[in-house]
Amino acid sequence: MITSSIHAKYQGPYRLCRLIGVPIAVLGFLFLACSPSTIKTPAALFELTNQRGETVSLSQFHGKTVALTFLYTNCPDTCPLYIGKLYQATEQTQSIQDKVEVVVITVDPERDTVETLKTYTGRWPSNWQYLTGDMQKLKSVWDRYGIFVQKQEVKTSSHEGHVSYAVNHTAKVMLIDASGNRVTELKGNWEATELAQKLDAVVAGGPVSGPSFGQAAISFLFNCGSIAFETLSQAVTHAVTLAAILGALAVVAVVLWR
Ligand SMILES: [Cu+2]
Repeated sequence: MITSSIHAKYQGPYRLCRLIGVPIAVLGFLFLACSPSTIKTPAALFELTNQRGETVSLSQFHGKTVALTFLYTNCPDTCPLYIGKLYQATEQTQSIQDKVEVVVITVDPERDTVETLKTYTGRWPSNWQYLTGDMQKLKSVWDRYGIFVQKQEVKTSSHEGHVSYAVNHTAKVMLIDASGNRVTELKGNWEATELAQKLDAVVAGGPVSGPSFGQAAISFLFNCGSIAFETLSQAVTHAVTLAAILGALAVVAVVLWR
């Protein structure tokens, strides 16, 4: 009797807490999972070859802030945009240019040879590096930086039957501080001013500001929106398939019944 009255007394508030608390916890989790991350882990070391045929290792930039990204010269869309914005960001930064190093690693070693990179980077600032190497070496670097790389065949209309390829790849810029730690990264569609601010913060050795609430909210909606859309469209596809199977079974049943 006493137990049930206590139970009844607390049931209302408990239910209310559950009603409000669970959705807040779920939203909080999604917000953390989908928002841009601010991280601090030792950056994986690598040794590759730059556009001048020189061996370049990450450790030689110790004492500098490195903006590291993974691109390829034949990319029709994201990579040229990234290079443009990297250029704008380094122009906008308040930091002394000597303290910042831009390092690009190819995701297409087959076509991005030293000669190709040399021509491609002809007008680049001298402290920018475009690195290549053999597939095995590069694969290990991609893996350690969480870069997804996948070749995709593309049929070109210019040469009949000629098959070329594009490379699907993760698009992000990682900032590595003077001590060789990965401190933050920008994924997808970031702004040059955002990168300039982060570069200044990392060069100054201060805390790197996380994304503003607006940026976090946009990123959250963008990332979770696409996940939700995929999940929803998958669910719809499954439902349609299931309905089709059930319909076919019903038709078979009706035919057999007769
Ligand atoms: Cu690209």
